[in-house]
Amino acid sequence: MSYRIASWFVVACAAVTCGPVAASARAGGLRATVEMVPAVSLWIAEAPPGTDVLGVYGRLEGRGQSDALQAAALDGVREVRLHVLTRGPSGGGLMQPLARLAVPARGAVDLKPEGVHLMLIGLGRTFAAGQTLKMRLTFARAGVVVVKVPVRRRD
Ligand SMILES: [Cu+2]
Repeated sequence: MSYRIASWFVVACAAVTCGPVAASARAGGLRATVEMVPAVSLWIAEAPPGTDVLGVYGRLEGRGQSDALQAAALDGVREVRLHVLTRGPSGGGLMQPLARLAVPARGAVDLKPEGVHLMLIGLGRTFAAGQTLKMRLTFARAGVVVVKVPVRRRD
């Protein structure tokens, strides 16, 4: 059953842009059916040369099965960490590492500067508005999913 659904979806993906599932099906040997893979909509803000760290924001949405984001990677970036911003004793923001980010079966998690987000550390490349990057996300259940992440102009 999962094979039929996934195959149909990959064919449909040739016409429309839906990188995550197509890439997952290719790389993971059809491990997950379409509705199991969380919907991913992320973006990165443009950054001037010399920037050390950069946040990744957006939304992860469950499609019928709970999952958890465990790791992420991006070419040209030394490390991608999961962070959560909390309030420190003095009232200032305090970024803390997060081992995993739960994605509810039917619900969404928003990644934003004031909350949970992905942080790119050790930038060995430029981030200019208009670029589209491929990020590898590792989910506990869906496995490795490659998603397209646009670089946006800062507001
Ligand atoms: Cu951070």
